[in-house]
Amino acid sequence: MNLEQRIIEINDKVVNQCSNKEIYSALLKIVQEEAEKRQQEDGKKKVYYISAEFLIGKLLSNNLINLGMYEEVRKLLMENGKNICEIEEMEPEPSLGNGGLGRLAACFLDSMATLGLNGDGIGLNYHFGLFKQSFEDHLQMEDPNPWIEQNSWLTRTEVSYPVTFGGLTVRSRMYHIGVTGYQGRTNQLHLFDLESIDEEIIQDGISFDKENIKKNLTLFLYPDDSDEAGRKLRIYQQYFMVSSAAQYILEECVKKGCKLYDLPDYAVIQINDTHPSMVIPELVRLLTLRGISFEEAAEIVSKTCAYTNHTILAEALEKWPMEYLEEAVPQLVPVIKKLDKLARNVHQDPSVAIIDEKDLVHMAHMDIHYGFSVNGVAYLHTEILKKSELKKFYDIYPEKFSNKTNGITFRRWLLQCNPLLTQLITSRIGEGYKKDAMELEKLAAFDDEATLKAILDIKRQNKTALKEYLMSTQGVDINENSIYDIQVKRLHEYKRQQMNALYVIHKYLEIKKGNLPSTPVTVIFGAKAAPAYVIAKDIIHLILCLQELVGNDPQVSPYLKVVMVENYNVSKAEKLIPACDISQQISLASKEASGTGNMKFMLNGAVTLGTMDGANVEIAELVGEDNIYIFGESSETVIQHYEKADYVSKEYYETDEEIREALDFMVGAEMTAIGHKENLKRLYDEILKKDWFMTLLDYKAYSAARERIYKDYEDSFVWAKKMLINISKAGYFSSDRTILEYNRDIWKL
Ligand code: 26Q
Repeated sequence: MNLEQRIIEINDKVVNQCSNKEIYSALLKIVQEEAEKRQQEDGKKKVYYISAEFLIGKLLSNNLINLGMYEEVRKLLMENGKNICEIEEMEPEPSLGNGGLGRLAACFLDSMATLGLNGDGIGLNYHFGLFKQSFEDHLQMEDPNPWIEQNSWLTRTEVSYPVTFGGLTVRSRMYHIGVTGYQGRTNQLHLFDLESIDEEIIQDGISFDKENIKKNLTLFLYPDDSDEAGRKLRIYQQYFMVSSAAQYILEECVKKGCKLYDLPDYAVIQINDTHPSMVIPELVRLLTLRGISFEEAAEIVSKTCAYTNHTILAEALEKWPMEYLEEAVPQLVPVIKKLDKLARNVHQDPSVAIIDEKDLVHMAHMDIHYGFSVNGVAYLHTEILKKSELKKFYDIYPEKFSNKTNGITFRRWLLQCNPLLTQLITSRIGEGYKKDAMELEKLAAFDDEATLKAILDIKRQNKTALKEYLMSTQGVDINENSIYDIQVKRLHEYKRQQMNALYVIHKYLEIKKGNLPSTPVTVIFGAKAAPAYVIAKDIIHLILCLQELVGNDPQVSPYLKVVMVENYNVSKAEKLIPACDISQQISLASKEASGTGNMKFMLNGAVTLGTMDGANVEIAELVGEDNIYIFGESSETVIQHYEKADYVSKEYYETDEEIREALDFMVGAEMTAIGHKENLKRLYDEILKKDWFMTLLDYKAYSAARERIYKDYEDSFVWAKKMLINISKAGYFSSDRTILEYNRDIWKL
């Protein structure tokens, strides 16, 4: 039966009589049927990628592309007076992740299925995912973000396990979402849920009763670990996830004929940051319950588990108070204590212990002692782990450490989000790059006038599309002939959105003085702040105030515009990235483990303005210094400042006029007339008196680099050549390459 007949059959009416919602539901069903046909027999060994987050984004278009059905569907809809973009709008976005770590997990699932690897994801079925952001009175508001509908990508399974918390036993239920690779196989994302969840307990915004585990366990994805009750709930969530995962993995392996002693021949468990680390003691516990000795169980688990580190920010390294674990998961406590003792027998240094003198359990330490692999997510990050953060561990286990530079799936971040560029690339170098991204290098030879013109023209079309989108969704009007200068990512002080905002103030003041930019600039931000992260929310406040100030100033607004995109998420990223000219990647060197947005922008022909941090270092190496704008102090210098504690932000304020002017403006009359003095002053004081992430250290160099990049933008052919080189060098950042490395060095499927 053909596509059209199948839609008619499902809806019992012809296509042009169907509502967009009916078409969406029919396509969802058809995709699921097609995807099922691509399920393959499990091989002997499987990788289980356990993660508290899978930021999958919308799935319809992605699945249609991977199944090779996109064009057929688009044409059929067009013939019936429908637009596939409008159908896409019908799909709610699953926001089961905070940011980079969750999106990476989603890209990895796509690549595993594309490469034909036997690899499933295991996580949690949050009913609301990350909160929905809106702006009111120049402040961030948070609302629940429901995504599960009658017809959704989720399939309920018969699989269910008991999970016991101190004194309370609940049953988990497994759901699936099919993950079909590009011309590849269908793997599964397994999401565990609790059936007694009560969505009614949500009060206003996103607050709810944090005590009632049975009703709230999988309600929300936690954006932070700020309040005490929230932190405890996070432990319950993590244990619920890993206990279900461990039971499922053991059951599946045993079904395949595995004797528990050869578990490492059947399963490799990739632990995505420390959020799933309790899978280690849980597996040990389950194995000992099945008659295996503790030492042997620890040995088996150590050969099965591998750990990925995504951060060196001290506050993000999970350390759980023993008393929390005693309350939530008392059955794990003796196991963790024994694992700690076993490690201490061999390694006396207390700084590598699992349980410290304050009775905190260091999850990462457990992962390193009882896993066979530890990896960082970019070259620089892994070097910092080996040389400083995890040096003691590297000295003990050098063979466990390796680097796996992150990557992104080109199916979503090129083929799906930028069809015009995809078409142009294909017209020049053929289809091969879709499966072997390194073939993009061939594009570098096409630096002829026609190709460069085409690249510029595509950028212009994407910019117009973004203009129309922002107009229809937020009612803001931007100039499609301006430079689109974009910083979109979670809001965090280390990412330094505040530095970008300070420059905006400076630019505003310059324009007021009559120093006009040759080409107008549109500065676009998009970011969610953790609801309890006060300073991050103050930075959003500052940006929203600037948006209003600049927008209402007739003298400035023809030259400068500030836009804060509401509710930045995967779908918005897909619209923003193809339209971007300048990609802001300005974290304090050493703090951004990798970044993956940087790769998405580069692939879509944006030029990076960034620090030597995370994967920017590798981008710079690949494109060469003429095709990236690097500024700021090196990670070595920054680390030295931390070690010597000798950075004093106020000195920069006192000696630099541009800094002083911009910072003082923040709390001046124009700004406080628009915003709240309290928020602006708090941020001002933070930067002036603390500035933990050294904004002022790099400000001057940043401002100069930004002037330089704007100047270079003026020569459109020179600029287009930079775009071309960025695109052609992006192949290295395909997550297919990353996954092949994980498989070659760690999983060995
Ligand atoms: C921890 C404890 C309690 C509550 C929440 C958390 C928590 C949640 C999410 C801690 C960290 C995260 C997310 C981290 C993250 O996204 N890290 C990013 O990972 C990317 C993929 O490797 C990198 O590219 C980024 O550099 C890194 O910041």
